[in-house]
Amino acid sequence: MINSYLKEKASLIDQALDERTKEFKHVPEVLVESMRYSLLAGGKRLRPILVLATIEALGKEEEIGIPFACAIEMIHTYSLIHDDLPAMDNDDYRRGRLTNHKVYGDAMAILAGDALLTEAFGLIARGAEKARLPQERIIRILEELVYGAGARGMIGGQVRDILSDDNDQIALSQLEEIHRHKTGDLIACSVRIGAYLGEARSETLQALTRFAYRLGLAFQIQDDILDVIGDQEVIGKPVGSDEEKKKATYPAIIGLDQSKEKLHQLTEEAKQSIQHLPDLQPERLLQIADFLLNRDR
Ligand code: GRG
Repeated sequence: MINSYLKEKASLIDQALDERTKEFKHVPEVLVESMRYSLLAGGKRLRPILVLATIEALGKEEEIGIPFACAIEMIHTYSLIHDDLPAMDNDDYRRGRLTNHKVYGDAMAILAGDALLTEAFGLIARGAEKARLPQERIIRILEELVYGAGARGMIGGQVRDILSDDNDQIALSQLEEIHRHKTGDLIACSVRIGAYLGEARSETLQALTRFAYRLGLAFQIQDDILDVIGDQEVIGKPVGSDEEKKKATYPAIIGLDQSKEKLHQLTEEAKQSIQHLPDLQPERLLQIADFLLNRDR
């Protein structure tokens, strides 16, 4: 059931991203090609799916969320392109294909990332206008995105990560702080934007936020685990790279068994956060949490 839901929503997002990025006028062809090379490379589309599933859980039409969901995926893709650059992780493979800079060169990869980030805000503007969202809600959504993707969120997390480079024995609390921002903030931002679009009550928004941060941390732990025991063909990038780069990860700090235990515990806590709320039908979000617990890519 959940497998077919995720497949269906991922293909809805793929199609929307394709349509929204092929119509750039007066833009150098190679830039559009480079943006679309990474954007349409078949990621899991977790963040946009969370936007749609949250709106649906609040009993509203998911349609309104599509431009916002696409914008978040564009921001996520930009972060992956930049993260793979030689100046950062220096990775050769992502989403089952050569990384952007390996194909288009460092300069074009930087610019394709920049363009994806900037155009995401254009999508938000057009989506908000089309849905005739009240000004107050548009501002809240923009604030969420700037917080989640910016210096206080994802980028701040990445910087914390870089500052801890070559040290795989940092404190667990420091690792959690890195992941809360680097991974958690954009995931929380996806759920919170869905909550705003679905007009969640403030108590429900808080509960969904707790859900998203626990889910985000669980997602990161599973990412770390897959880098140790995953299948390279399925993940679409080499395994064992964290250990090779002496990266601080959950398995490196607390071991594989405890990492798995923590993953289960966080998933359970995430699920408990969103039970029994009067304006939320949480089944789909609960299924997504369970699916992520067992994901292999
Ligand atoms: C702004 C350069 C820059 C970086 C921000 C998000 C980030 C920091 C870097 C991306 C690299 C990374 C491993 C981040 C941790 C979060 C994570 C597990 C990303 C991969 O996301 P998935 O698994 O990827 O959802 P797909 O390809 O499925 O979309």
